[in-house]
Amino acid sequence: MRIDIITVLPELLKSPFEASILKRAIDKGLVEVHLHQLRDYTSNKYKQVDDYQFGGGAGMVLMIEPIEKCINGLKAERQYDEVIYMTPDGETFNQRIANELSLKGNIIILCGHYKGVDQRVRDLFITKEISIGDYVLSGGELAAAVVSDAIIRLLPGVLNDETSALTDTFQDNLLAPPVYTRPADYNGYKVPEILTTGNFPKIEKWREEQALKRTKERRPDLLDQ
Ligand code: 6GU
Repeated sequence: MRIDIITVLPELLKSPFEASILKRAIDKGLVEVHLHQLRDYTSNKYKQVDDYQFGGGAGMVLMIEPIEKCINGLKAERQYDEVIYMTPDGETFNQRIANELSLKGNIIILCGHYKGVDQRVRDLFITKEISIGDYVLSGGELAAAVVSDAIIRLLPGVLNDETSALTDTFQDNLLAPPVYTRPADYNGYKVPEILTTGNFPKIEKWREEQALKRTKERRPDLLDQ
C-alpha cells in the first residue's frame, strides 16, 4: 500500500511515522507514506496556497491550482483507489472505514486548513470525505495521522500475535475486555482468579462476558448496529 498525504504542514505529520508500529511497517516495506508540501506546487513567487473567499467572510480558503497540480502529478505516476479529503463535515471515521481502506492499494489524503478548500476541489477530485469526530481541529493533519495509523496497523504482516488486531476493541462491534499483568496481587488488589487458572476455554468465556458487559455499560449504541 502507498499513502500520499498533501499538506501545508508536513512537519506536523513526520513524527507519527517515525516510531513504533508505523515505523516498523514502513521499514518492512509493507506501506510507503509520502508527504507532499502543497506550497511546492504553486506557480506564484510567494508560494501562496490560499486566498480570501468569494462573497466575503472570515477565513482563508485553499486554492484549486496547487492541489490540482499535486494530485494530477501523482495520478500520472500510478493508479489511486481513493482521494480522501480530511474535513470536519465528512463521514465520521470508524473501524469499518479503517477495515475498508486497509484493502485499498494506493490512496491520496488531502488535509484541509483554515476554512477548507475551494468546493471545486471536492467536486472534481475527492472520492471520500472523512472527519474523525464532532470537534474542530486546526487542520486535517492530525486527523490524517489518526486515519493512517488505523489503516496501517491492519495491513497483513504489520502486527504480530502479541499486537493482533483480532482482539481489538471495535472488532465485532464490542469493546475489549479488561486486561491484567503481574503482579497477581498488588497490595491486596487482586487479578480476577479465573485468569490465573490456565483453563483457557473458561478464560475465553469470561473475556466474552466482560466484553459484552463493558459494551452494554459504556457503548450500548454499538450493540444496536
Ligand atoms: Cl478531518 N479536520 C479538521 N480540521 N477538524 C476535524 C476533523 C478533520 N475531524 C474532526 N475534526
